Amino acid sequence: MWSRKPQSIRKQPFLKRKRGALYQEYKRDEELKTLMHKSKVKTVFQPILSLEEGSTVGFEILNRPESTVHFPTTETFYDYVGESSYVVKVEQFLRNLSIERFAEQVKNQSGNRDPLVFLNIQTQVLADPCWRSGITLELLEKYNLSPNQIVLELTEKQSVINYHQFKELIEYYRQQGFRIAVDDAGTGYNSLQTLVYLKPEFIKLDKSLIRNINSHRENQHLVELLVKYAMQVGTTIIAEGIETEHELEYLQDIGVHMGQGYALGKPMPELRYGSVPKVKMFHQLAITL
Ligand SMILES: [Ca+2]
Ligand SMILES: [Ca+2]
Repeated sequence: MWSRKPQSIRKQPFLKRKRGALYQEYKRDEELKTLMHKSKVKTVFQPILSLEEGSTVGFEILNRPESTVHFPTTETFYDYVGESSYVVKVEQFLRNLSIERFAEQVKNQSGNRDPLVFLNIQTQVLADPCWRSGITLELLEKYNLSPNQIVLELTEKQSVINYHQFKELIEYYRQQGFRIAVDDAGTGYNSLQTLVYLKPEFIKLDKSLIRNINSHRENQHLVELLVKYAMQVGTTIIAEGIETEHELEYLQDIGVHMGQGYALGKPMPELRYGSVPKVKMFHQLAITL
């Protein structure tokens, strides 16, 4: 005779799964908390160079937390943080750490003492009162840095829902002296809209666009279009992920202003200035002559 299973038994697999998921979430949050300590995060500085002059104009600060079970890579860590309720707390910790470690490094430098500082920011924290209240300004003052040196890198991977509100928010930070870069340009859904609304001072072209650009026709079309647009509106283009001299040569030829990548300078724990490979410098010399 057919009989129904008692309800408690039927529900078990679902409850078990739910309990399992909750436990995993709890473990992930615990791991996240342990990573919020200076000794668990490595900070590196990657130079950004003028492709015209070969000089280092600034550094992108990259914070890499220790690898853990739930966050085996830096990307898994930031993706989780961006979606979690800890985002403001984590971003505050990373902002403080970035500025403190940059100031420590710059103190020991003899060259350009006011390089630009590119800070990666999760877009949603900009609206948070803790960010708006001027704490960042106080922090900069404490370390003798100027807001004019700071470029806030906003990733294009996160979509912006209300452009009008977002534009107002960005203006607020601009009035304080900060500058804006649209990061990972060419990968998001809102590419053109974001650029038109935000009018960023810098557009950072994603490394996927730059890889083998010297022989990739489709990417060449897109990059050339963006360079032309940037020139018209007075924005500076930064090509990311330059790894070969061929890529570099092509980018210089079409007038890309600035670059970043292993061919120019690796991310290092010390503030180390980059250089444009010699071969290209001779080539440039030949053109000017
Ligand atoms: Ca970035
Ligand atoms: Ca990037």
